[in-house]
Amino acid sequence: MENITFMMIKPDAVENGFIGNIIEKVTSAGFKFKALKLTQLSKKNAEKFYKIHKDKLFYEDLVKFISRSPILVAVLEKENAVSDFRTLIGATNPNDAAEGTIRRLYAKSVGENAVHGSDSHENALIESSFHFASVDLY
Ligand code: FUP
Repeated sequence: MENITFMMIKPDAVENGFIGNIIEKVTSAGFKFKALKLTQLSKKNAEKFYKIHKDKLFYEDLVKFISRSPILVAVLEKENAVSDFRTLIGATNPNDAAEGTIRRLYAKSVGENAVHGSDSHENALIESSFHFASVDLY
């Protein structure tokens, strides 16, 4: 069943005190928490998590940003979790994100855009097991 996605509340949103507001949006949209923790990525693990972007010009800034302070990570459960969560968070650039989306409400820039959501079921499994080795995802 392809009903999970991986969420990360990024350093900017944690620093700005938006954890509570974001969780409220997520639960109101019908997502259930299957796993949840506050953690912080080492530079090495940040490089690993974002290795898909390693050839991009923004890679170094992205790794520095994502590892600079704590993040909240979670596995979310819902029917159509991946696509429904992408809709809830809005476009990568908050200036392009639809009214009422999490990035429109809580993000300031494309580089520091408050939340991450998996872009496919396959990546949801990879990203969830990266942070929650002991959780049964199937
Ligand atoms: P998304 O799937 O919406 O998180 O977006 P991407 O996978 O395209 O990008 C992942 C992260 O790379 C973004 F959240 C922020 C960073 N990024 C930049 O810093 N600059 C860009 O131009 C694009 C992405």
